[in-house]
Amino acid sequence: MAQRILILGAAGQIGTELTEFLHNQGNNVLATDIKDPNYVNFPTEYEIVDVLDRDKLQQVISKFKPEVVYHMAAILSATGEKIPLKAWEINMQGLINVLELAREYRFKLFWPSSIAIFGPTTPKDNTPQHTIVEPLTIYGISKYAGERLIDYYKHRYGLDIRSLRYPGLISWKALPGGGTTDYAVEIFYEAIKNHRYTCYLDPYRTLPMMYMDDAIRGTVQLMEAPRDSIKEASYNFSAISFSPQELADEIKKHIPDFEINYEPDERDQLAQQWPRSIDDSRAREDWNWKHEYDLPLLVTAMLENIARKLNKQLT
Ligand code: AKB
Repeated sequence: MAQRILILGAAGQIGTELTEFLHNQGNNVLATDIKDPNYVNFPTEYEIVDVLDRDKLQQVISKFKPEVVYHMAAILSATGEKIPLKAWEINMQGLINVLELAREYRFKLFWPSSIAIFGPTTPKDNTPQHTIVEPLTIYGISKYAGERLIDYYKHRYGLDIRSLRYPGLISWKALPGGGTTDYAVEIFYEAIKNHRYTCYLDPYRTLPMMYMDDAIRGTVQLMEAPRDSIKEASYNFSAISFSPQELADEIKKHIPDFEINYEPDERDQLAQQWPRSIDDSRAREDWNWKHEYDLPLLVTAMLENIARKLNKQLT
C-alpha cells in the first residue's frame, strides 16, 4: 500500500537510492537534505531541511504528515574524526529532534547504525549481535548512543523504530562521503579512468561490505516486516567481506592492466578497530534477510554501470 514517506538526508549515498526505490514503489515521497535544490535531482518533491533546525523539521512534518520517516542524515567516521563535536551534535541532536517529533506525530522511523559501533575489544570475526561494544571513534560512539536512545524511545513511548548496523556500502549512483569504507567505491572510478588506484587502507584490511541494491532491499524489507518480528534495537546486517587486495584482484579480471598501490593513512587505524566479518543470523531468522550480491557480481555490476555512466570502455 502506498505510504507518505519523508527522507531526511536524501542527497547522501543511501538516501539518493532509497528515495528513488520508494518512489518507484508508488509511495508519496518527500526528499529533504541541506543541499541547494539546484544541485539535486530527485524524481520526487524536494525541500531543504537541516535536522538541527527543529522548527523547520516540525513545520515540514506537520504539513506533510509522513507515516514513515527515514532519518539518513549523519556525519560518517573519517569526517567525524576531523570535527568530533560537530559530528556529535549532528548525529545526536539531529536524532533527538527526530525522536521528539516521532513522539508527537507517531510516525514509524528508520535510523541507520553501523559496524562502527564495534571497537578494538570486539571479537573481529563473525562478530555476534550482542558482544563487547567499546567504539573509539566519535561516529561509532554516536551510533551506539543512538542505538540505546532509539531503544529507550521505543520502550518508553511505544514508538515503532527500526535500525540496521550497515557495513561499508558500495554503489554507483551516488558517491559516499567522509567514510572509512569509501575506498571501495573510489577504486572503481580510478580503475576505469586511470587503470590505477592508491589505496589509503592496508592491502589486507578486510571489512564487511554490501552492494547498495542489497542494502536498500534489506532496509525496506526490515521496515515492512511485522512489528512483532522485530526483536533487536539495531540488527547486525551483512553480505560479504573483502580486503582491498581481494577487491583489486577481482577488478583485474575485467581490467587486466589495473594496478593498485598502498599508502595507508589515519583511516586505516579506524578500519583496524572494526570487525572483519559480521554474524547477522538474527536478521536472517527474524525477518528473512538474505543478500544477493557476492564479490564477483558486485564488481561486475559496479564496473559496467560506472563505465556506462562515464561513457568509457572497460579495457
Ligand atoms: C564509514 O566508513 O564511516 C561508513 C560506515 C561503515 O558506517 N561507511
